[in-house]
Amino acid sequence: MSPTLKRGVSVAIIAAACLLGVAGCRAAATMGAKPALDAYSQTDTTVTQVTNRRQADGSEAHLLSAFFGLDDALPRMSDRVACKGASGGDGMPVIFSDQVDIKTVEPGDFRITTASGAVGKVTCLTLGPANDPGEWRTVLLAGHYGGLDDEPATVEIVGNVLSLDGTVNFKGARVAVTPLPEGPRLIWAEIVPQAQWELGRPADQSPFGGGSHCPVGTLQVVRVTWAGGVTKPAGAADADDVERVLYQVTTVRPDGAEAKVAPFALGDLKDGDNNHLLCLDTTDRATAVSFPAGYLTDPREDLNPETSVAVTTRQPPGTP
Ligand SMILES: [Ca+2]
Ligand SMILES: [Ca+2]
Ligand SMILES: [Ca+2]
Repeated sequence: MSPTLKRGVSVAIIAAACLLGVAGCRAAATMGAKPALDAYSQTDTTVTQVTNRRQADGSEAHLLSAFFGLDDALPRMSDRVACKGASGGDGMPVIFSDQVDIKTVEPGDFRITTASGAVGKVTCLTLGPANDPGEWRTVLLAGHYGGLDDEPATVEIVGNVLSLDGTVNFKGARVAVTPLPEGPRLIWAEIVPQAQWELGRPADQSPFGGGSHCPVGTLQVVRVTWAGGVTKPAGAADADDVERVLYQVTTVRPDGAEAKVAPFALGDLKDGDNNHLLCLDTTDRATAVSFPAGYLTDPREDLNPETSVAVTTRQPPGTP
């Protein structure tokens, strides 16, 4: 891992800790990490000729969700370690339909409009904590852009934000904001390429760490992304076997028969982000994931609703 990436991952964990609880934020802050994935520019500084909005599969680049997670509640430590000026501010993860090039993502790229029509202020943003390889689609926005009396209503991309592979520009994408009292739901699911599996690798214990990986023996890995960070209720404890068996993955056998299976293990734990890896012991193609209401909470302790999502199948252009 490069020093730059290490610093980035460090910031990711700290951001997660800060969003998930003050205690974790304080512990992370004492490690003395420097922010690297935060951005502050109030204008779009990205120079590009790319205007394409079509992704490789032909779909239009869009925002999957904008989740108003914290109202005037980002902990004080986030000011020092994740985003200067974030302390006491609002927190909102915004999820893109493809991974993004962090160099092109700036506060000035986002316009948040409240129900009354007021335009909010994004003080800073960070790509953390969802920062493992394959996860670079969740951006946390810190600032002041509404409250319960006048909730943020829409997020629009008004600057140039490019996909990680540089082929797509998100400018013009917009999405309705999920209101503050709502709990997190599943927003994305994809098959993880085998090159990213690294089976058996534990979560890094250092402040430079990433999430845990699936165990040796895993035959298929599905990454699920929630609209906001998820933990067990009443604190910042990670999901465990209680939640693992609640995930229902629809699989399709070669003969077309469907089955519902639970993952035999969970991965991407211990990093405080909004992703889980579902470790499967079948090669039957996974097509959908569901999870019942009432078992995971966002940083405000709002419980998840019953939720389900199709597993994305990415086909290169021209593939039948
Ligand atoms: Ca930009
Ligand atoms: Ca992760
Ligand atoms: Ca995770």
